[in-house]
Amino acid sequence: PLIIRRSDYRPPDWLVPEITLDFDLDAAATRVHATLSVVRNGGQDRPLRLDGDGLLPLEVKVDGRALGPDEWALDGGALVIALPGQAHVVETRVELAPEGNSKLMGLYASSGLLCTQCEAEGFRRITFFPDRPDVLSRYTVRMEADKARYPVLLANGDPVGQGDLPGGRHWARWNDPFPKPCYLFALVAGDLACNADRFVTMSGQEVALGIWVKKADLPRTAHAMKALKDSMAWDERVYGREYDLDVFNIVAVADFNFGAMENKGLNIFNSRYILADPETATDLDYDGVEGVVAHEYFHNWSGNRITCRDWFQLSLKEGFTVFRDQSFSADMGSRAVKRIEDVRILRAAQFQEDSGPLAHPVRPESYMEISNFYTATIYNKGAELIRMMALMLGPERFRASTDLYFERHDGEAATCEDFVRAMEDGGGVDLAQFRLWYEQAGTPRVRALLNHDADAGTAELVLEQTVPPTPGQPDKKPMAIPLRVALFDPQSGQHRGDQLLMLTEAKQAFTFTGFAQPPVLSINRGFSAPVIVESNRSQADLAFLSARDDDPFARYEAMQQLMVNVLVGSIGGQPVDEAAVVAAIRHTATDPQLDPAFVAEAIRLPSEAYLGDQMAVVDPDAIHAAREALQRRIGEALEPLWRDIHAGTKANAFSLSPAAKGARKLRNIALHYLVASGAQDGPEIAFGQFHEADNMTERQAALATLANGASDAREAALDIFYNRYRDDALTLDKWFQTQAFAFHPDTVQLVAELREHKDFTLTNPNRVRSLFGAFAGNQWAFHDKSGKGYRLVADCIIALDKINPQTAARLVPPLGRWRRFDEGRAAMMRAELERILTEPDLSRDVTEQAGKSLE
Ligand code: B3K
Ligand code: ZN
Repeated sequence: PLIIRRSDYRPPDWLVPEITLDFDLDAAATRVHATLSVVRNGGQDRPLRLDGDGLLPLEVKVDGRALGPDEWALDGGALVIALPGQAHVVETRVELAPEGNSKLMGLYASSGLLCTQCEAEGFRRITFFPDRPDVLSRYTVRMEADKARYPVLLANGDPVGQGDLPGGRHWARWNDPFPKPCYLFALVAGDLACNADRFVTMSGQEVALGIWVKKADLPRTAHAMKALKDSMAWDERVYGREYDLDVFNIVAVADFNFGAMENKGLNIFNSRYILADPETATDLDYDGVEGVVAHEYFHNWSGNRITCRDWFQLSLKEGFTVFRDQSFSADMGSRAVKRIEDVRILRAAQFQEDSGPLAHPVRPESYMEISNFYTATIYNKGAELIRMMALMLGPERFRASTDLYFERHDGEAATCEDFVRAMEDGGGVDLAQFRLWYEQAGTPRVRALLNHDADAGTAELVLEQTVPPTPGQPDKKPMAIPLRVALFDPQSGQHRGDQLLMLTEAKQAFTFTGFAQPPVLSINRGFSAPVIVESNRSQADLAFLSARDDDPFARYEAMQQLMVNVLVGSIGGQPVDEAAVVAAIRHTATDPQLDPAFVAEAIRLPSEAYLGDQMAVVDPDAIHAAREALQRRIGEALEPLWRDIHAGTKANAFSLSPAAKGARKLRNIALHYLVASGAQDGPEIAFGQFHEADNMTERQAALATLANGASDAREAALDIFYNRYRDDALTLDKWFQTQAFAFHPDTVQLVAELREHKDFTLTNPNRVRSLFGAFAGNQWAFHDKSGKGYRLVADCIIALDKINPQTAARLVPPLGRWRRFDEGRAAMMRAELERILTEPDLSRDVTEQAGKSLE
């Protein structure tokens, strides 16, 4: 298979300043007539090469003349035409079968709609075109379709005409004045209802906003609309970025490979990131809607106005846009809790990726299939890089630098290097060493040792960094790591200010004077750098910080580390002081100054996967046993507290206020500990919450708590849930997901049965993720020592690859982590990867992921 390398980048041979697309839409047979104005780029004499994937030209014309079959050729799907001049008009006609398109790339059908997904390389499944992000064109799109079946016809840009046609047909024309790469092309046709609203931009332009969904879903679009308007106002206020078209449309579709897509003026969403109401959406779902709506909207500037030169620069738009959506959500809710959640995601997804066979730099050097690079590294680590630069520059200089970036590169296809240079030029800093963050994969480890010299009254902080070897990168250079630190005086409980230390060498010492007593180190405050810190802090120091640190992230982190130390110690058979954890939890849970949402985060035990990451060899059974035991101990020791919190956080009426959300979060964790205590009435109380809840946050949490154990209430609640929501796909996903995630001894068997359930289907990515994605993230169940979990996931990958390779490939990484497990499990995981690779006609997507996982 072909490997694409960053170093092979060459500017396009031909540019396409204008394209006109004419669609005769039909689910079974859609005809596409494309007219491209092409212009030779640079003094070369290469033929025009238009990418295509599964396309057959029905007609090829150049400057109005139909070409004979020997005047063009197909080469690996691409249409190749030798053109004599500098500029020509090229026309092609093709026919597509959207309803047969199960890959959900290109033009496809989803419950009666026709819609498109082009990023990264789906446009070549619609028409012949130079499918690369540095070819920018002005688009005019005409669509024609049956009016009864497809009354709504949408495309990018602004609507410029429409009309009726004989035979019950109609047409519409859209024009997008902004040149764009073809991955941002979109159209939608279908029977859709619109939540219509308006937004007036800071310069007084009125924008018509539309969220288009199935009619029955209209009542579930209010939160998305609010998020959209909030995002538009926020981007004006925080980045000075204004919207630039007369209309902004969003369409929700049920079958979607990803979360959403930022097509210019026509965002297309996985319906799970649009639809929300209290009956069916959890607070997490609401936050997901808000964050993804914002993310896609923010792409209008960081992604669309300035796009990527090539796909190696993907993090240019994705890392920056994730940083922007994280900042937005922090401003809309609790900054502290948002940071904790984001770091938890980073550690769960990106740190795992960075320590395994699929580790790659934020700006990769090569790929086989670009769809495999929409990763936590590109997105979440990429966002951390922007965050570090913002921290080093400070808010004013960071804003000056982003202004410079937008001004300098508007309308261009830019690179990560362009972004860093704008930070340097706008911020007056030297980021030469910092650039290594884009080049070197792997999570840096920082050892932090604090030595106290009582005679001199000094404290010396010795920092040592190492970046582990990753595939293709055996040796690493020291990185520039910004670490926010504070030294606490244990007597007064105060520190003398937060400092930003730049660790730039392999080993560096920092001396602080005026400490008669040994201070307590608070380090990587706010998670200022995406690194793993190993320190020599005692449990007493951590307990102190968990009660006193004024940086909420560091306070949370101290609590987590306290728990990790106890759990890892007990797994290793060492005597541990569980009482310290219980005391810290009691202290936190009863501190009236604290935000309940923060408390809920802080008192939650680290996940089994995170505990596995702390061990040389992951022992899923020992981790599960130790965590369950500690959970029970915490439950028992503080049982009255859990009862109090649970009773005291019962809400009267549903609200999305931060206070109400925080109360629900805390209530759910209290229920969880109460049930974990083994109290007789635990399942009954959980069932009561399940039954009485007026919102999905409490209902699903109660269901999840019940699903872990074996009680009559478990079966009853699952049945009730199923019967209530069997016709609502997004909510039924929760039913699958909750069971796949459960800490139940029979989870493997249950997942095997759910695979055969009449409501399970491989054709809907949300359903696949809710069963197999969740299961593969359930460390204890997936790594069942029978190996049955591995086989289930591998069977799913093999079957799904024939339908939707992109979604299939996303299930491979959990199997690729075999090096982290004992030889018995590792051998079984490898065997499944090898079995996958022997499948005939395996996609490039899965071949790359499984192949690299075995290297
Ligand atoms: N840019 C899209 C990515 C979809 C491509 C999937 N292969 C979603 C987003 O990051 O906004
Ligand atoms: Zn994005």
